[in-house]
Amino acid sequence: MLLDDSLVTTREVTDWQGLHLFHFDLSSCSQKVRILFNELGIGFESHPINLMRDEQRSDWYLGINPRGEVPVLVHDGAVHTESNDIIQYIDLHFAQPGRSFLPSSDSERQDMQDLMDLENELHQDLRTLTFTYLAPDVKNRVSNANDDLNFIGRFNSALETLDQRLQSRPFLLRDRLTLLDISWFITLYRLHLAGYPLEDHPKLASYFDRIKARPTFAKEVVAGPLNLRLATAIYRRLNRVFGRSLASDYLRWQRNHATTN
Ligand SMILES: N[C@@H](CCC(=O)N[C@@H](CS)C(=O)NCC(=O)O)C(=O)O
Repeated sequence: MLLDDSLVTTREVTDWQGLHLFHFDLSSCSQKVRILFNELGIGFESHPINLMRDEQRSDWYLGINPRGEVPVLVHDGAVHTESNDIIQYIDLHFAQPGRSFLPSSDSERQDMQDLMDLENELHQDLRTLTFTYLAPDVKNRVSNANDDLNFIGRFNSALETLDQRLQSRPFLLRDRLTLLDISWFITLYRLHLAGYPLEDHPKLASYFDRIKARPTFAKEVVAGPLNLRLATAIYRRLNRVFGRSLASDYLRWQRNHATTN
């Protein structure tokens, strides 16, 4: 999404030439954009914003993205937000002929947009999942999962939709990789890290193993610095001690779901 120029109060960026990305190593939305850059073999000027140090809330950064979120792309002084829009913009303007990851027909474009919107709608649930099962929310900005576990149901239904699509094609949109696969990969990866039983959607599980092995994808989903990996390991162990895991909550959700249907 092209941000209205009047909202860009950190004016210096409007003079920047070329491609600049504000991003954070461990941010799933940032990973999406970096995977596309890897796939297209395009370089960019990197501007790390450390979310763990709240750098996204500085006045300087809020003057670039008033929502205080990464990623942000600045291209020749124009500010673009929303990761799914950013990857479409980059592909449209920078992919070499024959190397685009955009679909070619109108109906596929519509399919891609609908499924990207679904991915975007689940972002809040992804945060809930992350802070419930993977990392303590030390700043208490995101509520942990509550007992209704509806967010698990929303993931289950979305993943079932993807699994159905994969019955008749090797990738989510067609017979080759598109932006839709890049967009969904980071959600699938986070679910996998949190312990979601992807094997309940068999086609999706083998598709996920296949795309996770691509070096351009694999290098973006590193587990982060040692102190964070340690904190995550301790948090997961504590969760297990207190009987909280996504696998057990998933079973609880399945039981609730079976009795209400
Ligand atoms: N819909 C946005 C979501 C962006 C978003 O939520 N980014 C997260 C990182 S993945 C963020 O910057 N969070 C900042 C915060 O938690 O304060 C997109 O796809 O770009």
